[in-house]
Amino acid sequence: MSHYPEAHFIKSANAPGQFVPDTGTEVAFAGRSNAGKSSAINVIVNRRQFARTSKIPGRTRLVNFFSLGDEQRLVDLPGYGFARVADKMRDHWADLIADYFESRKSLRGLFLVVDIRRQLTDYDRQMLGFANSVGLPAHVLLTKTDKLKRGQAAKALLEVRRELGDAATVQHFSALSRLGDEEARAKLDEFLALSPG
Ligand SMILES: Nc1nc2c(ncn2[C@@H]2O[C@H](COP(=O)(O)OP(=O)(O)O)[C@@H](O)[C@H]2O)c(=O)[nH]1
Ligand SMILES: [Mg+2]
Repeated sequence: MSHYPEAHFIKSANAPGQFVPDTGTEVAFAGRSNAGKSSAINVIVNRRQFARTSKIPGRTRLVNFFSLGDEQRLVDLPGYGFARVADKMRDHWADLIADYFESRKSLRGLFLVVDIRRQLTDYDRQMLGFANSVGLPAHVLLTKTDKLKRGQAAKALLEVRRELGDAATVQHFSALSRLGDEEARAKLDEFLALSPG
């Protein structure tokens, strides 16, 4: 069963004017492309193909709004990690994301999806910087934990924790084994219940 039985896609936005009305609460999901963001969202919402894992180039470049029911939303931010993308497009995404973080009153937290084998990238630091600059709490899902041995996974978590300090909370996650799904949902619900910052 879905943990958010009323969850559904609302719309995609390519410009701030297309964002859904800024009421209720929402949590943004970001991650470098291929980090495993769509897979993580599917596991958290507990629905296969909720946020498509397959490559749909159009959609991955837009801000995608999903309702979780009851004036609560999950917002899938564009990954902009493509090698073949023109700088101009990348600037457009960066502007769109900056605008989103600065303007959304309903935004309560950031979920950052990071491939545990790659550690934090400049993209991740930039996203955490956006969240930090507007006083937004952040949570890092170190996903694909199933790809590492136990000891390596524990070491990677400690390293990321050390780098982030108080800037974000961190957990292990795997879309494959569903490791960490309850912890992620608890954090998502905690963020969605926060009062305006
Ligand atoms: N082994 C493993 N593979 C994963 C995991 N999460 C995602 N993947 C794979 O990584 C690739 C990219 O995943 P996707 O969710 O589409 O990444 P996105 O671009 O960040 O949305 C796909 O082939 C997924 O099947 C995970 O936790 N474990
Ligand atoms: Mg995706």
